[in-house]
Amino acid sequence: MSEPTILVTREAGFRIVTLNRAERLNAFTDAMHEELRAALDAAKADEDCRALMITGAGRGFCAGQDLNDRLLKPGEKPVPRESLEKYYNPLVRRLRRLPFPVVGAVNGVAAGAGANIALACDIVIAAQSANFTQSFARIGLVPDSGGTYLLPRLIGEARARALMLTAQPVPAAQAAEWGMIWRCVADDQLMPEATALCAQFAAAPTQGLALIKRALDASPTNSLDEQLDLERDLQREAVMLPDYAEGVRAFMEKRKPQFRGRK
Ligand code: T3D
Repeated sequence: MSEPTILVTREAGFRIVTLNRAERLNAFTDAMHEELRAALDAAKADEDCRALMITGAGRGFCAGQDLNDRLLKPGEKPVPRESLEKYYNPLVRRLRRLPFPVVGAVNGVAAGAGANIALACDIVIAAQSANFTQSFARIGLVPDSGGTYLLPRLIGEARARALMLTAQPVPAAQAAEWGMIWRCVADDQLMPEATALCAQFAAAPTQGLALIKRALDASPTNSLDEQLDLERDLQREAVMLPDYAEGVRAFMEKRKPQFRGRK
């Protein structure tokens, strides 16, 4: 039997999803998309899951689409690909809409759709030796998986435009300095740091964090007035949650809160 292309490790309160095609720098096949979708849906369905880490096996994080599946035979005509509609776009939407934080632990090169899937995570920590490459222009493609939306908003139009048109790799330290990612850490600190963050989220007021994600996701296209209204509406939901009552009670009693999370 062939090895699974996605590995899932269950920890206390969170899951680690590992992209597992190390020999191809974890490039995506259709089968891998299907397995990843199942892993994300299973995490979402599990009320005990309060955070998710995504990382890659071997020396890479993800090299985007597996180009072996796109090589035309001599004389073969290109056919329209539905991979964005069928796989990449739903993946980005799924990641953004998970009702808990998603931590991208970028262990090595993140290229093409692999780079933009990393950026779609809520928090990205990268190993010092990792880099991010909008490699699409090297093969005549358009940056996808939300890259043309997220990258200019993260690092500004000038840098995003240059990176996408030149396909120049950005080392992790530079990515952190530019605000493309949260942190760059020593290689041997990547998993300890990402795990500690997930463990923190596993004890957090998860439904409140999900509301924060909703507010931030709406922010780039909302006016200030629209965003103020949204904050009001989301806060109305937040104050009704049991974790808010517990947070206030714990604060007044000077003790650590015991949040219920998703229950
Ligand atoms: O058609 C559609 O569905 C449209 C959707 C597109 C979405 C996309 O993601 S398009 C972008 C696809 N990805 C790329 O263009 C990146 C291709 N890879 C690279 O440019 C380089 O591999 C890296 C910069 C990522 C890393 O370079 P390096 O020198 O560290 O490693 P390497 O030697 O190039 O790669 C190691 C192996 O992985 C190698 O195989 P080998 O020679 O050892 O048998 C290489 O061929 C393989 N590999 C890396 N990336 C891919 C890949 N094999 C297939 N597809 C890949 N994307």
